Amino acid sequence: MENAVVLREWFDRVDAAGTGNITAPQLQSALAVGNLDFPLSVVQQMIRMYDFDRNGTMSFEEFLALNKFLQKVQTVFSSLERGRGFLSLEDVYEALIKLGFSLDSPAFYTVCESFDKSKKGMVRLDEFISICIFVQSARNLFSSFDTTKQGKVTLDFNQFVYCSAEAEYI
Ligand SMILES: [Ca+2]
Repeated sequence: MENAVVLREWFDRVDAAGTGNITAPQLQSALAVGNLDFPLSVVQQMIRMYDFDRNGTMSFEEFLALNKFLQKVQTVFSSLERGRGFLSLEDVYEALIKLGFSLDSPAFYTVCESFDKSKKGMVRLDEFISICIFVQSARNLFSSFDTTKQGKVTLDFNQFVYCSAEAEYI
């Protein structure tokens, strides 16, 4: 999926009814055709990340933004998988740094545990994308509280409950 025409064709094929918007189940099946199997919750999160008009579905413009993010993630995956088709946990750590996420060990291993389905430390592309979607969403949520951009937030109990509920969707 390189140029705008190809992307438009792809979008219109998925949006078979021509509504101008793609729903989470439609996106899930379309990605599955490309051998990327995501739980519906992750696909919903992909849509939520770029749902600029907050209508719960994905317009073509929102899709372009998501596609840009996925391309970046895929490029980093390809640069580290060395023909094996998966990343080791060390690779994932390095990949996240390349994408601008530098996590400490407890945060990193907890995230990996949640998304490495086989629990063998072999992270496939769809699992890696899920990790990146999670970390990016967490960063967006964090940034919405870190208004002074100091890398630290103070939460009262209500805000903590709000964050936990948001993370639940991820
Ligand atoms: Ca939308």
